[in-house]
Amino acid sequence: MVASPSGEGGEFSPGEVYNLSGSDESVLNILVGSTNQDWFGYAVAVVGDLNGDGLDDLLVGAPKDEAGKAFVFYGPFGTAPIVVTANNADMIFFSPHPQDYDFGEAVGPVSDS
Ligand SMILES: [Ca+2]
Repeated sequence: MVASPSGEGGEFSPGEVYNLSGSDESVLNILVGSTNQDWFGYAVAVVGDLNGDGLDDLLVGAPKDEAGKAFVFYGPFGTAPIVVTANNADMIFFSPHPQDYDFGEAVGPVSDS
């Protein structure tokens, strides 16, 4: 997995996360932030299986998306659609403090066991 928080358009793009094949490094999926300068992909973590389907899921932080957001994408990866926007994430966490910024600047795995 490779993150590009500033995306291909430099600081004026929303940021992107690339899921790459472990075998041939081909691009399986591209996850794209919702709006420019969101810093989508500033933090990325594989967080285990959140929805109980046996497949690992992905958490992506976007600390400059409004007051900061974190997006969950359920696996599997490498299936259509190839380009997935943040608005189509399976779960979205919002900053609990709208006046504060940078929610989602760091993300990490959690466990309920
Ligand atoms: Ca899962």
